[in-house]
Amino acid sequence: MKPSDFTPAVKMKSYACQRRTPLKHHNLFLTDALETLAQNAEFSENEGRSVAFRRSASVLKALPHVVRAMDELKDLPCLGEHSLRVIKEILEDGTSSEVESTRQSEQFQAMKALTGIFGVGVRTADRWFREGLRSPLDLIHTGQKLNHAQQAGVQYYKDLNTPVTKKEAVVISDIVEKTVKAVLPGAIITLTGGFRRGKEVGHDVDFLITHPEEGAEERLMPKIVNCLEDQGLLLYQKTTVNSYLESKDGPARPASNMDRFERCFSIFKLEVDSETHAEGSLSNSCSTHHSGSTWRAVRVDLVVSPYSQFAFATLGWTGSKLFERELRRWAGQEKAMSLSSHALYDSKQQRYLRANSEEEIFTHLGLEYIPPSERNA
Ligand code: TTP
Ligand code: MN
Ligand code: MN
Ligand code: MN
Repeated sequence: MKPSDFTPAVKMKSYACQRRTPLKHHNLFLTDALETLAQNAEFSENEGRSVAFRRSASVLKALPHVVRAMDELKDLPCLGEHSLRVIKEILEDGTSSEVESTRQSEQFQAMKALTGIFGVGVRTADRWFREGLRSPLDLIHTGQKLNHAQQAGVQYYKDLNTPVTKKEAVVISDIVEKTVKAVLPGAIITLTGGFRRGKEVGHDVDFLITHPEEGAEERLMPKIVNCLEDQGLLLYQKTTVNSYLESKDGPARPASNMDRFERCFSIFKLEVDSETHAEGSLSNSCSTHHSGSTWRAVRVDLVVSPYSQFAFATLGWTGSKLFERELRRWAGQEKAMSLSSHALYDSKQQRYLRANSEEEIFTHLGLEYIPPSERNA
């Protein structure tokens, strides 16, 4: 008997927000391949193609078993012709020629290296690639004009491409918690992003900050940033004010998926235990101080939300990115609602739906509640 004969048919829902997607799944050999093609599509700014590959990969992440044969896929949603062709090749030959040649290509490798610099997006990386640049070092050698974010990105390149561990996230959580509470007693600090979904490593650490007294959180970020700077904890920061407060136009739908909270994209200077830190580290940012203590650069995102929007902000900042995208698509296409990190608008009732918890938002959307650890779509 084929392995598939033992596998009960899985009735897979078509939106990722209708499914449970654990962090650890059974089909990494397939999802890695599909996500390589998704990333390559992003590099050529082909969003439709990229999302199609990400949706395919996400369906395989939600399967409770290893895929061994094509017939196991016949009732699954979202698997397009191109994805199926790639999967078939991997099941038959062990690898996909398209995926392998993508990974080998000079353009893909250069785009990965260049977009891996903090502050560098696909447009900039692509322009540099066409000018013959391939790596952060090429930028330095050719004396490229860089903005402040990119300068920090190049300066701390190695540290920022070293995954942040859960342990480091906990240390940073303590620092952020103490600092924010010193600035605004009673503030609530939530770890969001990948670490809230149970990831053991991340590319940054994300925090959402609020206060039960509506309005107490206004203009909070500059005070937090000053306090962090006074402690010598920031290597870089860029604070963006709340554009809602500025525009006074209420919780309307944001023009893009970017929310409009007061936020700070920062780079922390994190003290590293010198005993657990490899001696003679090659890290370009690591320096030895007086007492032999060392540090490393870590990306930290801080977001401040009014209490009334906190449930939406929490849901919006927990991710994964595909899960968020699918929630919004579900809201719009299936419920005639508009979901953002600020609010949920019901077009039929022509009113905003309030929520004090993520659970209530899922209920408004007619979705079964999915806990953060199962949002790894
Ligand atoms: P990220 O920190 O980019 O991703 P992540 O935490 O899931 O994974 P990683 O380990 O690589 O850091 O984003 C976290 C969430 O924040 C994600 O769901 C999208 C959301 N987000 C916004 O809502 N608005 C924004 O402007 C950005 C940058 C992110
Ligand atoms: Mn993150
Ligand atoms: Mn982030
Ligand atoms: Mn180091």
